[in-house]
Amino acid sequence: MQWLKLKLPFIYLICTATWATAWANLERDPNGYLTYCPCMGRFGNQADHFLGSLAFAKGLNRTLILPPWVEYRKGEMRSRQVPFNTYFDVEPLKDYHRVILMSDFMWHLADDVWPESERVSFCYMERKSLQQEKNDPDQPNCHAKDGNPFGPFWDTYNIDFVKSEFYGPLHFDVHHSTMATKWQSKYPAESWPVLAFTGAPASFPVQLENRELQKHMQWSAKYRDAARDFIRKVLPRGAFVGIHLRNGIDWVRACEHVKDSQHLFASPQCLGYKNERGALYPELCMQTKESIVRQLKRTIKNVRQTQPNNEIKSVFVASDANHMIGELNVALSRMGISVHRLPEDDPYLDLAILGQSNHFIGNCISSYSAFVKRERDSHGFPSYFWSFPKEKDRQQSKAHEEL
Ligand code: GFB
Repeated sequence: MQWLKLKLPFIYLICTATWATAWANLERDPNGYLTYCPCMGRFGNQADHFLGSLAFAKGLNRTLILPPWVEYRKGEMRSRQVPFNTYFDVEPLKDYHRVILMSDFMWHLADDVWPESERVSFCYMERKSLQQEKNDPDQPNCHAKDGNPFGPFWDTYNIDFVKSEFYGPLHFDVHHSTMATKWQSKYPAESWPVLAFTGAPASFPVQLENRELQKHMQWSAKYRDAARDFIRKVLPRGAFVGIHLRNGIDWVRACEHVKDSQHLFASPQCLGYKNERGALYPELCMQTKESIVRQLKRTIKNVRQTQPNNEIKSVFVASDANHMIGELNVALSRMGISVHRLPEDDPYLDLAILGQSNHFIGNCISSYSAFVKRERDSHGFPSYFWSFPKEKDRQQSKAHEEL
């Protein structure tokens, strides 16, 4: 009891300091805020957009309101919003720029900074509503809450918009022009404290200059620990190759677009943003089982030769559909290699484990693979892509090396 009496003033001081710090961080930013709905695509797309939005917020010197991740569950009509910090820590982002969780902003600051009567949604130009009766030719509108996930996203924080603002012809590339200054002079923070975008203020795929911001996206303790536990407890001791097999039916259909495109989704990550490393070809998108086994064996053999002290003992497979566990186990058993997957589908844990593998083979077209590649690049870990370079080109360059 005596001990507690002595310590009480200190405990009081610590509590007050912590409380004061928490509130100090939530002071109004006079430079304004930026918020948006990650309304396009699933995680890989949203992550690309997030990096661009972060760079854009910094360019405009506004605090970025961290949106929740938008998720879609089978059989559910409305998207689910998952808080940003469920998957990623907030603090490392602050090394780059000011950010605040959307729930913190709405709970502590919105009444003051963004009263209900001043909530304006931003879109490039009029967005027509799917419900014809809502489209008034005299009053063009962003219809920011029309459809899924648009409605459910803003509903999560009870946000309604009273007006629309069309920002065209401004755009989001703050790296190559005076675009940021143009935004600032058209929408100064004093009269526009919050810019709320109907979709992400960023390009897809992620702009080359923004790729390196990935280093500020660090997994939350829950995912870091779960990935470490899986690697320690389930995989055999020794190095492992992480592979991403993107082969669900949506992917099969998406790959049909290869024939009429220069780029598809994340393809600039291997082909270059200007196709400087080649044109798109079908196998880059969808590989045969035989070519997957061939490339995996080749990679393992190469590592055995070049890094005899860190021999590969297992393969970890992440997939949206067919993990090929049976085929891979049969193909690799003679090399003494076991093949593993998570017992239950978890796209985020799959990503966190792939990020930690000794070697990674991903799908160049997939933005889900692109997330892993960027994370690994930021740590200097090696990554490769399925069927890249093209088999023919690879053979030619090998022959050239041998000459
Ligand atoms: O992330 P995402 O935009 O990547 O969408 P792509 C694919 C989603 O499929 C992921 C699941 O967010 C996951 O929910 N998924 C993919 C996986 N791979 C895995 C995996 O290895 N493990 C687990 N557990 N889940 C494109 C989109 O997807 O797909 C396009 O960019 C379009 O917008 C196209 O929808 C058909 O870039 O691969």
